[in-house]
Amino acid sequence: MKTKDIMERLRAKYPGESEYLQAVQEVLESIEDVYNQHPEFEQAKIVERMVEPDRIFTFRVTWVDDKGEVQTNTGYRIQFNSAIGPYKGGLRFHRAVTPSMLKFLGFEQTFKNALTTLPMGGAKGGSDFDPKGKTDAEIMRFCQAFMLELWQCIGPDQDIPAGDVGVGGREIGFLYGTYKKLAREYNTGVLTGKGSTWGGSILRPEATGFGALYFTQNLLHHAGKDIKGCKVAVSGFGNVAWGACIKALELGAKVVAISGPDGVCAIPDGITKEMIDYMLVMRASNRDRVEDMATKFPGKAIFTPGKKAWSIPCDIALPCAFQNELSEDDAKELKANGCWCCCEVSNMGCQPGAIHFFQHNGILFAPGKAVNAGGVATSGLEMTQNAEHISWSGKEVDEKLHFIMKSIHEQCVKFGTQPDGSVDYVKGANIAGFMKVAQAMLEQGIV
Ligand code: 2IT
Repeated sequence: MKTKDIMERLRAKYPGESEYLQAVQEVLESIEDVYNQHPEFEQAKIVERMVEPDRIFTFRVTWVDDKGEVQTNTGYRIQFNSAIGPYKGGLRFHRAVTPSMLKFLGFEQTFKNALTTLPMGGAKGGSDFDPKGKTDAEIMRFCQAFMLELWQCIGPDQDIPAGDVGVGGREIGFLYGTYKKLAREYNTGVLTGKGSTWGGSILRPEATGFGALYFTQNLLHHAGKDIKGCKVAVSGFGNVAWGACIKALELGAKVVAISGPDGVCAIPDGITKEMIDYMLVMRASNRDRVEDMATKFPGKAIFTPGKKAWSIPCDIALPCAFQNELSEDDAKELKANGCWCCCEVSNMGCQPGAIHFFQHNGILFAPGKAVNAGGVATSGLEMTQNAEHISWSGKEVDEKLHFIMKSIHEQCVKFGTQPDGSVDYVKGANIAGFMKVAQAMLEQGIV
């Protein structure tokens, strides 16, 4: 297998699908050497099969806004790979959603899910629906219209969606309510991220951020460092950033920045519990503005329009917002300001040039598919609880999440340790995830 040849073919076949091509290129570059030591992979054309989704559903979603006007969006569900379990992955509602974006996310999800130690295949879905400025009633009508098509594609043993950007507990509630009516099937395990009174797992809302901090702790420990007292810059203010801030504060770090599409809020004295709670209000408002934090906490949060979190001096950078949100120039600015570690929490949050810069300038770096896997892992734990008709305590879920993040870190170390003793976490995560999926595909024959 030659990455160059495969990429050339994919570029010709899917011109313009830049996010998808970027995600595939990163994985193929990492696994090329290992792959070529296994002639049985080449014979079964594992890579050629793995880069293509199993199937893509595309559907029209029509709904009526509060003014009585008819609105039309496009909905998607991409079932990427089912080698190690039923399709699993979130739904993204964002105006920029395209098939390319969801293909990149579904591809990444396949390897991430393989790292979790749980039996879940990879999927992703969503819509170009823009939640910004929408009322609760509009969100509900959109979710209902979306599920009118999606319900036929999913099921607790086939495909289990969850949240992602623009889809949280409120949306999952509306989606499940409609699923139940249409399917006449009352197994709550068809979606994860549910409310805690109807099958949702304790700690699922916090899990992506908590897991990311547990992973960061493992990484720092391996490098002989400690998070206590570190200054942390977080991008975004959504569900993932929220969970990361809670745990960072709990572990004795100081969160000195959060950000949004409108700019950055510097928080020189460190984020407080009250500010973290206010992030939930900001998310629920659908205004998509971080400036609201500075308005609510004058003098404590200082807003600068048009700037990113990476302009605020920190020890550790935690991208928690969107793909490609951290460029090579941002990486250089971070280093110039003293940053020495970046744990990517958003999916593909760092541009290839930024990753390259981190890795060649002694900055500890770990990729999203390892760092953020605690979210989907806890979705897997929610599925187990639903299947057993029980619910675990917060302590039980947290212990399992700790174990899973430790295990993901160990897999990265196993497959990513370099001759000089340093760990290439990109290689480690990609090879570990790939080997598991490839082995399963091989054993299941040419299908
Ligand atoms: O990117 C992700 O891993 C998620 N959005 C969570 C997916 C899930 O099924 O919990």
